[in-house]
Amino acid sequence: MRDKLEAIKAEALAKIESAEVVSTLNDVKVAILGKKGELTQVLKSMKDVAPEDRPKVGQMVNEARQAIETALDEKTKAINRALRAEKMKRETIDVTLPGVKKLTGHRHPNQIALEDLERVFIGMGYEIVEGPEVEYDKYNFELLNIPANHPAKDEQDTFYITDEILLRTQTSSVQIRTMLKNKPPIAIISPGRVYRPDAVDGTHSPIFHQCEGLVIDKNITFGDLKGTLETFAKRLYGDDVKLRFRPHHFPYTEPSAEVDLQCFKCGGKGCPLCKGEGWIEMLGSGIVHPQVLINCGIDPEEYSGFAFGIGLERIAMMRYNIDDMRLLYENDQRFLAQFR
Ligand code: 2NL
Repeated sequence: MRDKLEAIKAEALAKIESAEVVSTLNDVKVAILGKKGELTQVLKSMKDVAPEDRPKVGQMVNEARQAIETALDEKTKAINRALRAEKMKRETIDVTLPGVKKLTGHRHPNQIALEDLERVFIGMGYEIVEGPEVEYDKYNFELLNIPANHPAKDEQDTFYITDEILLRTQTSSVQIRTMLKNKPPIAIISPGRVYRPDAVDGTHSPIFHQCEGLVIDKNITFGDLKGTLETFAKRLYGDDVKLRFRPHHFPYTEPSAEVDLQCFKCGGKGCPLCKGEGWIEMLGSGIVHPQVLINCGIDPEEYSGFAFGIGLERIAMMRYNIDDMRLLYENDQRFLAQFR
């Protein structure tokens, strides 16, 4: 009996000693100490032991049990300790290493120009209205007093999807949609992407961005147009700016004017920025043609209005002294990161 107990104990201790994972220890525990375990079997066979030997054998069983339980306990702790140590080692953070710098995004120069402009006009009570880039010929040309075969259509004769549907050449179509839908008074600006059949060069792109403005109310005059554009220019470029209104022609305004900004770099003397002119072209504008009002169901005897159109790229290029429009579209971080 003694030999058997010693053998069970020795085998158990050896298994415990060589165990590498906790589950092995559990297996040993079940195999030795469990309900059907080897040691439990020995206890069950006590009835075959002579009564006078029973206390002695009982003591030996208890000692073996104790030794095995202690060994199990210690090995379990040792394995867990090792696991923990390994985990700590794996998760060590070297706080002396330099951090990974996260780049935050920023606005594109066009977007900065647009938001500056929107802020000024929102301040004057205008609403911002957007519309589709794929537009009906009717809204882009016809109702704007640009009939088929009109020479003004040539420079904008554009990307047609069908005979009646095209990529808009100006955001005037948004103003037309607004006049058809709403009654005056109207005071809106409509920013957005527009398309023209221009070849790419330093100052042209077939896709660019525009912001048009439209005011319709009773007794609107050219004086309102001048005052509004002057206020706008002063808010953007400071109180010292000077504007020049040059007669022009657009089919949708009468009279029409192109508006120049006195060169803020040379103060009008002439320099490379203004190409020696002293003035920089900023936008086109005019009093809305009565026919356009009629086309949109507005009585020109009762109402009048002004409109203007600004190229956003031009504003951004002026503001940041950018000499090539293509830089705005190439998404080169070395260029764009200068405007953060
Ligand atoms: C330019 C010229 C302009 C307008 C746009 C407009 C809109 C309606 C009626 C009358 Cl619904 N006019 N828009 C007027 C004058 C000029 O843009 O050079 N844009 C870059």
